[in-house]
Amino acid sequence: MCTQDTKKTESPVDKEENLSNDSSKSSINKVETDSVLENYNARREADRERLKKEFGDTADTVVFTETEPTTTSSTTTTTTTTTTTTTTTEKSKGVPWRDFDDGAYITPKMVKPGGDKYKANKFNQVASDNTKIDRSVPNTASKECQAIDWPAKDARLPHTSVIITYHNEGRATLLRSVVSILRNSPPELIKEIILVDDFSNDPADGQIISQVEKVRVLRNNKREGLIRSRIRGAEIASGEVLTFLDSHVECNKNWLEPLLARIAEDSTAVVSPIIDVINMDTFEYVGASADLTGGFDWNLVFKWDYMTPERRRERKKNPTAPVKTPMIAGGLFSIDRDWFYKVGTYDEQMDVWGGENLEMSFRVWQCGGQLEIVPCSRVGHVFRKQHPYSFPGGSGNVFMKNTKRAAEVWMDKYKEYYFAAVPAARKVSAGNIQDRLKLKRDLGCKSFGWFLENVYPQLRVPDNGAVAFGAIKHKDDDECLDTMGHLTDGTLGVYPCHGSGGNQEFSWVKNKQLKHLDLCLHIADPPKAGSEVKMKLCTETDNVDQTPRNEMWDVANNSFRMVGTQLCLHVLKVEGGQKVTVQQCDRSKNQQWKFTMSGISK
Ligand SMILES: [Mn+2]
Repeated sequence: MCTQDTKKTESPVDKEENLSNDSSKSSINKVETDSVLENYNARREADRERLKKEFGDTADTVVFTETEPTTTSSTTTTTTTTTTTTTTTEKSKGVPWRDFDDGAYITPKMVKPGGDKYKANKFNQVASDNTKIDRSVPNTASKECQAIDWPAKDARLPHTSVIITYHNEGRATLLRSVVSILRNSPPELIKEIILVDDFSNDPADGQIISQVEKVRVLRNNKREGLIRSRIRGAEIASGEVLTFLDSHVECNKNWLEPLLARIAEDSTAVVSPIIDVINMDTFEYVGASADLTGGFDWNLVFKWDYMTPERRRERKKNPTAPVKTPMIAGGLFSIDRDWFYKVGTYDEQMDVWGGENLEMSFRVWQCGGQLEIVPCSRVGHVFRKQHPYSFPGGSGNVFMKNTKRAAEVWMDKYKEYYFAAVPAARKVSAGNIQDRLKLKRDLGCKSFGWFLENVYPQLRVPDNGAVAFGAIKHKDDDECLDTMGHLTDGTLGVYPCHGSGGNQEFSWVKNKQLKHLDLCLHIADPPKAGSEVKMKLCTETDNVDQTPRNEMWDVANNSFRMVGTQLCLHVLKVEGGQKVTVQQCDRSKNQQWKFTMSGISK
């Protein structure tokens, strides 16, 4: 009841047009796919020419040769950027996945009787080990998607290198990931599967799987993290498209064709499947909603946004069409290999994991590409509550450093809202970002203001002059100040924090008004303890002297005190619920509040 506000200053509908699907262009259905495929080479050539024009001749430095791995010996590659060496295991033909002895591979690493099933992987390893390597999972794609007859044999879709990075992945989950790719993809579309072993304890985890057809294994000789490992994997990849996957996934039927078809149509599209859920306790495969897109709040943590009713209706009209998304979850996506390099791969200075999807999302959108979720492509993923491995430097700090780098490079002045939401980030060093700023200049990327206006208009920007913004959380519990859908002369309440703005969005502005949109929190004159707090149209003035005292609040020690009084905003428990009132300031828990963003402008 409290997420939608009936009194928005502007309708989100118009802005959403920018994000909604142009059905004449992006639909994937049989007829269109055929014509797309016919024109594929021409379009690809045209795209190359366009990119060359836009980005200069650096476009030619991307090597586009196809080298068949033919040797059976190991080669050692030294990269130019670091002194790290990686070992590549190459092979001639390999064992068909059906002939691979999965029992011999998995059994030695099984959980000992009485052992902790969750210890090694933070998912139920016994459930995983007992799940068949080539099990069939439910086809979770819509019936419209399933009706598409993908060209299999003489398809002219681009082929792909699949790149999977892992660190101490469970053997069964790793092998099931590989087998699901080989089982559920047209063979001619899988150029190779590159496993990047990010310095796992046991090199044999990867070495043994490298016997399987098409699998190449590249092992780091020190821990590099997801980001640099993916870049290493891409360096040896020869597919026209790079498909990055996680190491505990299961690709569903026809997962690959819709992704590749969309890239064939537009090589600047970076496409993700819908990520289904593999239950971490039971390994049951469950379909995920197609009505979600990726987004974030000013804390820059990825979240799923449920589509508005209008967008859901729009999507139902064309349920096979790709859906534009402001952000990708980052674990699973396909990208044209040339475009991957042109648009700056990844930020190599980011450590281990986290924030890289945010950085890539900003970069792709702002530099001329787009991010999409392709609803006909389904890949299951084991979602976990915890990281199974440790982060050098602590996960919080690593995430904050990486996120801060993305904010510093891509968000222009809007980065101040991130710092207001995550004050600790100010103290973290982001390292040198000159190379990334140069990339942004060289590519002529658009501003973050453009991104907000055109790609993510749902993200609310604090009002001009706001000092604090966001939800006002009642201290120590998960309840937030909420208009309860009331408007002028309405009272307020508290309601579980939902983190999606709407009725829980407030700002505290320079002349000390505490506002919800253009409504101000006030109490009746004369001020007295016990008065209920209500909303009324704000007195519009920037002049403090002309602002009525009963609209003005001082913020100190986590409480809101009405100016000129000793009365504080107070949650009063009453029969049948809670009331928002003012009471004598007493610093009790009932008077403790916290904005999600503070110190925006001073
Ligand atoms: Mn994962």
